[in-house]
Amino acid sequence: MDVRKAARISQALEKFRIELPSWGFANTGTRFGKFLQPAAASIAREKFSDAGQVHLLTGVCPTVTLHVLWDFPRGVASTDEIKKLAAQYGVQPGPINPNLFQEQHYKYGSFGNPDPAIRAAALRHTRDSIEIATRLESRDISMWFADGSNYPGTANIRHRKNWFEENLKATHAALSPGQRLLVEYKPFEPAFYHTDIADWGMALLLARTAGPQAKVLVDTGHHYSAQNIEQIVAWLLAEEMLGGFHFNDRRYADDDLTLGSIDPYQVFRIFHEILYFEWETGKQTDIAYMIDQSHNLKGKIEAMIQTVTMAQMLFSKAAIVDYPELAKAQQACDLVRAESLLQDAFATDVRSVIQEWRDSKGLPKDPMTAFRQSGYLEQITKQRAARNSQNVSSYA
Ligand code: RM4
Ligand code: MN
Ligand code: MN
Repeated sequence: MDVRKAARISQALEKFRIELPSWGFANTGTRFGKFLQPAAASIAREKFSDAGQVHLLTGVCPTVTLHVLWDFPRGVASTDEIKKLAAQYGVQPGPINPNLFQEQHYKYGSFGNPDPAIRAAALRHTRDSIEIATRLESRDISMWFADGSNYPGTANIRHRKNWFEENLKATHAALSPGQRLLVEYKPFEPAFYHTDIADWGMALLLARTAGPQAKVLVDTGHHYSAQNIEQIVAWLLAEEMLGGFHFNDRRYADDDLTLGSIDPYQVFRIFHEILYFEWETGKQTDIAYMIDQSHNLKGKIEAMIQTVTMAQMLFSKAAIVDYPELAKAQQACDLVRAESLLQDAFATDVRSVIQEWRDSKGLPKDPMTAFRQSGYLEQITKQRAARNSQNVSSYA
């Protein structure tokens, strides 16, 4: 590869960071059952320890996304413990996710519930989550809602929209100046008739209504099959409303598979839109790249390392698209030339440049092999197997 391209890859890698989800290290499953792994994490300490390993070996995952309820069993009172764990394991708390979908009173919704008392309870929990974020110096509050309905005619869709607007405005009012509110959307599941925030347009309108610190979060698994996600990304960039990603791959619905395992070109095209935007506008984007995956069958730490290295590879490929040539070809409507510029970058083998970059940082060239040789998995398997063999009810 020519030196200029290699230099662009190194530059891109310098600024690329990706966040690990605490729930990605825990025993998760499908609605049909969980296959328990002896090494899975079930408490916050274990999740921080595992995330710390991934960061140690890859060097690009300094933060871990946390879920209130799953990681803060005592709510705000759990923050001191989380602070200690962060210091001990060398990974900082990332975005805080309120949990507005697991408690019994959310059966008919949270921010969209017809009962004002339940909407108020959901707002209280969200304010507590903001307080947790403030104490942990986390910038982002990341909101995903399971709200919706299963049968036509059973919910007043417009009233629910108003209730969402009210509570999101109140949530925004509780933010500190530097904090951000990220609004995630999802077309279906768990609701199967209507979902209150079903797509990026609804998320965008609600974020605008909430206030200037609210942005949209794009979970790559939360789209219908044929949807052009990179177009959504390009529009949100143009509107300065792209706050972050939940990365995962999918074949059918919200499958939460390893990033790039099914369609790496899709992820490349998303990164391309972001880097092309930065080149063309001279603006630096401020996007939280997060992983949101559930590793039901694969070893959790290995799946996470796979994800991180795949993300670095696809980001690197996107960084070597020849932007000036692309701009020219697009302007001239030279379709074949324009398309091949993307295809050429995607087809370039960037692995050795990434390995050299890792080496220059004192990181293992191949984090997966380093993990397999480290003995960490054997050690945690011994420590955790007995507890994991009893069907512990860890959440996610
Ligand atoms: C949803 C969504 C959210 C995640 C929950 C548990 O499908 O992706 O981001 O927090 O699952
Ligand atoms: Mn998500
Ligand atoms: Mn999801």
